[in-house]
Formats: sequence, C-alpha cells, structure tokens
Amino acid sequence: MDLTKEQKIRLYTNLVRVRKLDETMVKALLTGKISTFFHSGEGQEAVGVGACSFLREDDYLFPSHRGHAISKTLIKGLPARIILAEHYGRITGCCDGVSGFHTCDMKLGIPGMSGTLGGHFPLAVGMGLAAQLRGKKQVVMVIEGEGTYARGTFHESMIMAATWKLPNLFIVENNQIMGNTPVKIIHPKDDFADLGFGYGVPAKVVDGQDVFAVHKEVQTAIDRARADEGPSLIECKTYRIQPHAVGLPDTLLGRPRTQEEIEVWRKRDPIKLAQKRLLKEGVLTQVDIEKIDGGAANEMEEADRLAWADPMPTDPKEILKKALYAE
Ligand SMILES: Cc1ncc(C[n+]2csc(CCOP(=O)(O)OP(=O)(O)O)c2C)c(N)n1
Repeated sequence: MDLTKEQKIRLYTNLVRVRKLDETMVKALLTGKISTFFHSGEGQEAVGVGACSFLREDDYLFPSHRGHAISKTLIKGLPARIILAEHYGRITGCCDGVSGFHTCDMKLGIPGMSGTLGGHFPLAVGMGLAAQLRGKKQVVMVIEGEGTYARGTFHESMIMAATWKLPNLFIVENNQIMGNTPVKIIHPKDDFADLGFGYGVPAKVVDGQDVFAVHKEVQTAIDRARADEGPSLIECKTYRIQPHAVGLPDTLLGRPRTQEEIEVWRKRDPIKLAQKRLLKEGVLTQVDIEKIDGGAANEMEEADRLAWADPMPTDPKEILKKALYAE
C-alpha cells in the first residue's frame, strides 16, 4: 500500500529526530561531559526508522548496539530523555526496567539488548512462539549488524522460526564493517539475504539509505507475519560513517580507513535522500524542512536538560529492585 503524505512526513521527521539524538550523545562524549563510549549510527538511520516507524506498540523489538539502538527504540516510543539519562548515569535511565543502551521497556515491547551479540535470536524466536500461541498477530523483530549473523544462534533460530512459521522478522543492518574488519573477510557471499533461501524463508536486499524502500520491504514482511505466513529476512545495505565507537581509532585491518569511501556514502545520506524526494513530490517545502529540523532540535535539547536534571542513583538495592522485571 502506498504511504500517505502524513506517513511520509513521519518517516522523514523520525530520521531527523534520530540524527539529532545521535549528535546529542556524541557532543556529550566529545565535550567530556560523559566518559562512556558510543557506537554512533550516523548515516544508518533509515534502517531502524524504516523498519520500526509503523510497528504496533504490542509488537516486540530486539535491537543491536549500533547507535545504541536509538533508530529503533526512540521510534518505538522510548523517550529521548530516558535514553540520555541512562547514558548520563541518572536514576530514570536505570530504574523502572527502562534503559537506553540496554533498551528495555516491556510496556513498549522492548525486552532488552544482549551485550553478547546474537543472544537475541533464540529469545526472539521464543517470543515469536509465544506471540503465535497468543494469536494477537504480534510480530517480533530482530535487527542486528551483519557480523552478528555469523553466530550459530541465528541459524538455530531460523530453522525453528521457518519450520513453525513464527511471526519473526530478521533485519540485517549491513554497514559493511564488523568492528575493524571489512565484511568481505567474514562472509563468503555478497548478500546476507541469501541466508534466508536455505531455510525456505523469503529474503530481500534493500537500499538501507532509502527509508521508503526499507519501510516498503519491512511492511510486506510484517503483513506476511501477521497473516501467519512465517518469518522473513531483509538485508539493508548501509554504511558506518563514524568509527566503531566514537573516539576509537578508525581502522580497517590495522590501517586507517580511507576518507574517500566515507565521502561516497555521505553523498547518499538518508536524510538528504528523503529530503530530495519529498521536495520533488511536493510533500514538503523548504520551510517545512526547517520546521522539522527545529522541532527535533528542541525535542533533544529539552530531553538533554531533563536527563541532566535527573538525580544520580544512590541506593544500589533500589536500582536492582526496580531494574529487574519478570513477566
Ligand atoms: C558474541 C560477541 N562477540 C563479540 C562481541 C564484541 N563486539 C561488539 S560490537 C562488535 C562488532 C559487531 O559487528 P556487527 O554485528 O556487524 O555490527 P556493527 O558494529 O557493524 O554495527 C563486536 C565483535 C560481542 N559483543 N559479542
């Protein structure tokens, strides 16, 4: 189904919101306000935004560490102020079962992030089985980097999801680099989508810089899952603009990464691409674009202010009591 004008604007606005939140986090780090690390997702926003903008609240989402999941969790409803509070070590960021990098809020269908990459796959399939038994047509989405699709847990999970036609969606956020290793060295084929065919799972490759293309393929997969037709695999080709984590040396196999390649991908920035299309279609004007930009900037400034105003946790027992959950 074609997107309405409002839906297109929502996708565009979400891209801008995610970029501004990413920038807020990078700024806090580079100005020495926080001393953690951040795996920036700059340039990869269209994957999470395209995949998650129209999920239902009761759908489940298992995101990865890239961009500390903000292109997925912010879009599924986790407030920016909570995500920032977690990074700033504040109490609302680590209590009430809510946390940014660890991304858990069961009320929003975000069960948490696995620091052991690939730990999500079997959990997602378990939740897929639960969703199927519940019969409410919920879907369970996993979004992981391409490197993580080398884990055995993915293959074990695919067999079960495919055989039992579970409502799972496996999204490969292929940013071409795993840590400091180019993808070509860790995978024998050009397309990770090929991994689906061996399991009889429909699979597609999509331009991960094009939020509308990502949304279209993911929506088709969601519709299949809700119609009890089983899982799908979608590979989104994108590119990591920043180093693996902000502040780390930006190397590939021990050598500095070439700036030329980064510049080529910057030209296909997902926000610029979406902007160009929506201006051409007459969906947005330059004034609208500036308004959206200003709105997102205000949202993140306010979130930043509230996060810093939040108290630090003092009682470890209270944190443990609030941060653990069971369902
Ligand atoms: C099981 C496991 N192995 C290794 C790591 C260390 N590690 C953290 S991020 C990362 C790179 C993962 O690459 P990819 O899945 O492609 O995601 P990207 O960082 O490119 O977004 C690695 C190896 C980990 N967290 N878990």
